[in-house]
Amino acid sequence: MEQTLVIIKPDGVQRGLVGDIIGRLERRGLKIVALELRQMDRSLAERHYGEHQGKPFYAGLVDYIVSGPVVTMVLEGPRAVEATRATIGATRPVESAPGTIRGDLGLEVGRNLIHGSDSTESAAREVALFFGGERVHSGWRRDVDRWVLEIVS
Ligand code: DAT
Ligand code: MG
Repeated sequence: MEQTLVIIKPDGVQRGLVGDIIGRLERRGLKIVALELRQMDRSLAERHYGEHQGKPFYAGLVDYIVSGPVVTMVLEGPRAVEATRATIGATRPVESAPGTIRGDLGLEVGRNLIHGSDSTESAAREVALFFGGERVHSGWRRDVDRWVLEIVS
């Protein structure tokens, strides 16, 4: 089953939107297999956003993500990366469709509330960066799964 990494950014935590955001992803059927509130330090932020180093918004992006606690989680489901990105919406909230997290709750790209891995390769790297292997609880049995998934493994 595919996994993806989600970060509720400092604005989401400060605005009291953690429950709303997790609820949207949970209601979609994605299964939580890791969850934590943490303060990111600069070295973790720089590793996480390494692909954006050198871009004009990079310094502001790192300042923003370390500016307060974040909630990180690993979600599991069929095509979890794509399902999560679709639920999150476009990078710029004004261009995100209504009904998406960013489209319903945000306005500016520098306060876009949430991160989701953009590919299965990024997801594997990010899950390892934030949780390592041993802190992901992939094995728990969710009894409702037969009503969410066509085939339950
Ligand atoms: P996403 O978070 O949708 O995957 P991304 O990986 O391209 O977007 O960029 C990471 C974050 O960097 C994004 O959530 C907000 C910020 N960002 C991206 N492009 C930006 C821009 N042109 N100006 C300011 N911030 C930007
Ligand atoms: Mg990205």
